[in-house]
Amino acid sequence: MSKFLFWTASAAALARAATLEQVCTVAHAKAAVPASGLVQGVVTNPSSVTAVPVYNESTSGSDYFPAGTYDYCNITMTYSHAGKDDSVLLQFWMPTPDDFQNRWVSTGGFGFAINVASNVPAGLPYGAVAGRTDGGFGSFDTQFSSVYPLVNGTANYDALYMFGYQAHHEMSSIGKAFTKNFYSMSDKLYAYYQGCSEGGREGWSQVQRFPEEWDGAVIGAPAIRYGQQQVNHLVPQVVEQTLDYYPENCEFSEMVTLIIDACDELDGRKDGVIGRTDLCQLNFDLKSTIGKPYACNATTSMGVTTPAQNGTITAEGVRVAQTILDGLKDSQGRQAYFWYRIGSEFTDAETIYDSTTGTYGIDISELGGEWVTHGLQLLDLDNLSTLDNVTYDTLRDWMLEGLQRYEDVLQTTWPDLSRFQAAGGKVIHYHGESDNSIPPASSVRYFESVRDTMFPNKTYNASVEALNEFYRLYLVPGASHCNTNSLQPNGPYPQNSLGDLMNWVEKGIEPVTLNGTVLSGDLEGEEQKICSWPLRPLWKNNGTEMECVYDQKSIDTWLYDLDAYDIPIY
Ligand SMILES: *[C@@H]1O[C@H](CO)[C@@H](O)[C@H](O)[C@H]1NC(C)=O
Ligand SMILES: *[C@@H]1O[C@H](CO)[C@@H](O)[C@H](O)[C@H]1NC(C)=O
Ligand SMILES: *[C@@H]1O[C@H](CO)[C@@H](O)[C@H](O)[C@H]1NC(C)=O
Ligand SMILES: *[C@@H]1O[C@H](CO)[C@@H](O)[C@H](O)[C@H]1NC(C)=O
Ligand SMILES: *[C@@H]1O[C@H](CO)[C@@H](O)[C@H](O)[C@H]1NC(C)=O
Ligand SMILES: *[C@@H]1O[C@H](CO)[C@@H](O)[C@H](O)[C@H]1NC(C)=O
Ligand SMILES: *[C@@H]1O[C@H](CO)[C@@H](O)[C@H](O)[C@H]1NC(C)=O
Ligand SMILES: *[C@@H]1O[C@H](CO)[C@@H](O)[C@H](O)[C@H]1NC(C)=O
Ligand SMILES: *[C@@H]1O[C@H](CO)[C@@H](O)[C@H](O)[C@H]1NC(C)=O
Ligand SMILES: *[C@@H]1O[C@H](CO)[C@@H](O)[C@H](O)[C@H]1NC(C)=O
Ligand SMILES: *[C@@H]1O[C@H](CO)[C@@H](O)[C@H](O)[C@H]1NC(C)=O
Ligand SMILES: [Ca+2]
Repeated sequence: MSKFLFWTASAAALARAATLEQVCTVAHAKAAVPASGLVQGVVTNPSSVTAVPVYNESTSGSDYFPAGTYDYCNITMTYSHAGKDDSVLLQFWMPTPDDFQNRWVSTGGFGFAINVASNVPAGLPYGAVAGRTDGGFGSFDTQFSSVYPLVNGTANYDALYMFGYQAHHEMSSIGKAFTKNFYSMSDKLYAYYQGCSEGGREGWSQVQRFPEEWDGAVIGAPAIRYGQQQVNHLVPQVVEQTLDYYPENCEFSEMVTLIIDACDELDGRKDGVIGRTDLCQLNFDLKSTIGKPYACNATTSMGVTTPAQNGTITAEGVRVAQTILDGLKDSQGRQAYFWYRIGSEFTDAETIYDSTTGTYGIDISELGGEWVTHGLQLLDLDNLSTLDNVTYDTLRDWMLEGLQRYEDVLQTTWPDLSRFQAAGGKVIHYHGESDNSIPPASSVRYFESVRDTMFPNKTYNASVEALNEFYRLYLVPGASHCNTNSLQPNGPYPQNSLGDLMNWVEKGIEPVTLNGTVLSGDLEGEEQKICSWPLRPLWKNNGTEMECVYDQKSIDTWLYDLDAYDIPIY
C-alpha cells in the first residue's frame, strides 16, 4: 500500500516534469510494468525492460498514416506464461508527455507475420502509444509460418492460439496498463486497433472476443474466413491446370488494361479508376478482348528471366480468366468461394517460364501452398511441390478442412457483435475494390452476416441503419490489397481512417462517408469521399460531384450463395 502511494506521488511529479528524458528511463518504465496476472497466466518481467529516447525520427508515412517527425520513447519488455518456459517480446512507442493524447493503438501484421515494424509509427501522428508483439515466436522477424507446425506431424498449439488472438489480447492488456502507469493517468485511455490483411483479421479477433476492451478498430481487408481465404490463392493455378492453358502474363495484364479502359467511365468519371466493379461485371463482356494485341518487354525477377512476350488475346485465355473471376465451383457446379473483382490484377494466376522447355507453367502461390503444407498437412515444408491431381473438389475439401480444424482460432467470422455494440465500440472496416489478394466480397459477406445475425427482424435498410450506428464498411475505389494500385493511381485511399475513427469515438462525428486522399497519379492530393456499403459511388456533372447511390442489381453482384457447403458460412 505505502509502496503504491509512493509510486503515484513520484509518477505524478515526473509526469508534471514532462520531458522525454525524464520519463524515458529504465527505472521509470520498470515501475510502470503492470503486475503479473493482469491477464490470467501472464507473468510480467520488469527486469527485462529497455527504454531509449528517440529524437527527431522521421517516419515516411504509409497508406495508414501521414508522414511526420517525432520524438518518442522506445520501450521493449518480455513476459511469460505461468508454468511455461516461454518468452514473449513487446515493443511500445510512447509519445512525449506533451504529445500524448490519452490513446492506445494496437498495430497489426501481414501475411504470416503477427506484426510488422512499418505499422508501429501509426500512433505518433495521433498522440497514441503504439504496440506490437512477437507472439512468442522468437523475434519480431519470426513469422508464424516458421513455428507452425513444430516439427513434421506436430501442431504447435501455443503458437497457433497466440497467432489466432491471444498474443494481441495480452499485448493490448499489458500495453494499456503500462501506458496508464507511464503517464500516471487517472482519466480515460482510449483503446484503438488498426491493421490490414492479417492485421485486419487480428483486429476482428479482438473485437469478436474481447469486445469490452476496445473503443474502436480500423480494420482493412481482413484475412478472415481463413480456411477458405488461404486455399483460394491456389484457385487460378488449378483452373489453368484443369483447362490446360498457361497464359503468358502479358496476355492477362493486357486484359486488365482493357478492362480498366472499358469500365472506367461507368462510374460517371473518366479518371482511370473503376469506381463501380459491379457495373463493369454487369456490362463488360471479357470476350470482347479476344484478338486484341499484347506486347511486353523481357523481365528478370529474382534470377528468373522471362522473355519478351507478344501475341493476341486468345479465347482460351479469356476462358481461364472468366473461370477464375466466377469463383471456385466444385465439380457439381456449386459455389465454394468467390474471387477478386473484375479489373483487379491476376497476380495469383501468374505463370512461370521454363527456359529449358521454352514453355509456361503454373507458379504455385506460396500463401496457398504454404497454408496447405503447414496448416493442413502439418509438414514443415514452405510450399506444395505440385498440384498434380488437385481438382476443384480438392480445393473445396481443403477449404472445409481448414474451416473445421481452425474454426475456433483462425476462421474469425463470429457474426454476433452485440457485446461490442453494448460496450460502445465502433468499427471502420474498409476493403480495396481492386484487391488482388483478399476478395472484397469477403468483407461484404461478413458485414451481411453480422447484419443478418444481429437484426434478423428488421427490413434490409433498417438493419443496415442499425448496424451503421457502430459498424460501417467501405469499398475503396481502385485500391489494391492494403495499398494503392499502380494500375488505377487516381483512386482514393483512407490514409486518415484512424483519425476518422477517433472523431467518431471521441467526438461523435459519424463517418457517413470515409475520407480518402489520392496518394499518387495526376490527381494526387485530391480529397474524395468513400461510400458506406451498400451504397455505391456515382459521379455526376461530368465527374465533378460524387453521390452514394442504392442500386440493387449492383449490390447483388457482391453476394454469393455458397451452396457447396451444408453449413452456414459467415
Ligand atoms: C530536433 O530537431 C530540431 C529542429 O530541427 C532541433 O532544434 C533539435 O535540436 C533536434 N533535437 C535533437 C535531440 O536532435
Ligand atoms: C528500440 O529498442 C530495441 C531494444 O533496445 C532496439 O532493438 C530497437 O532497435 C529500438 N528501435 C528503435 C527504432 O530505436
Ligand atoms: C518433413 O516431411 C517432408 C515431407 O515428407 C520431408 O521432405 C522433410 O524432410 C521432413 N522434415 C524432417 C525434418 O524430417
Ligand atoms: C520496352 O523496351 C523498349 C526498348 O528498350 C522501350 O523503348 C519501351 O519503352 C519498353 N516498353 C515498356 C512497356 O517498358
Ligand atoms: C514477338 O516475340 C517473339 C518471340 O516470342 C520475338 O521473336 C519477336 O521479335 C517479338 N516481336 C515483337 C514485335 O516484339
Ligand atoms: C512454390 O512451389 C512451386 C513448385 O515448386 C513453385 O513453382 C513456386 O514458384 C513456389 N512459390 C514460391 C513463392 O516459392
Ligand atoms: C496422381 O494420380 C496418379 C493416378 O492415380 C498417380 O499415379 C500419381 O502418383 C498421382 N500424383 C501425385 C503427385 O499424387
Ligand atoms: C425475431 O422475431 C422472432 C419471431 O417473432 C422472435 O422470436 C425473435 O426473438 C426476434 N429476434 C430478435 C433479435 O429480435
Ligand atoms: C433503401 O434505402 C435506399 C436509400 O439508401 C433507397 O433507395 C431504397 O429504396 C430503400 N429500399 C427500400 C426497400 O425501402
Ligand atoms: C474528413 O473530412 C472532413 C471534411 O473534409 C474534415 O472536416 C475532417 O476533419 C476529416 N477527418 C479527418 C480525420 O481528417
Ligand atoms: C468533362 O471532364 C473532362 C475531364 O475533366 C473534360 O476534359 C471535359 O472537357 C469535360 N466536358 C464537359 C462537357 O465539361
Ligand atoms: Ca472512373
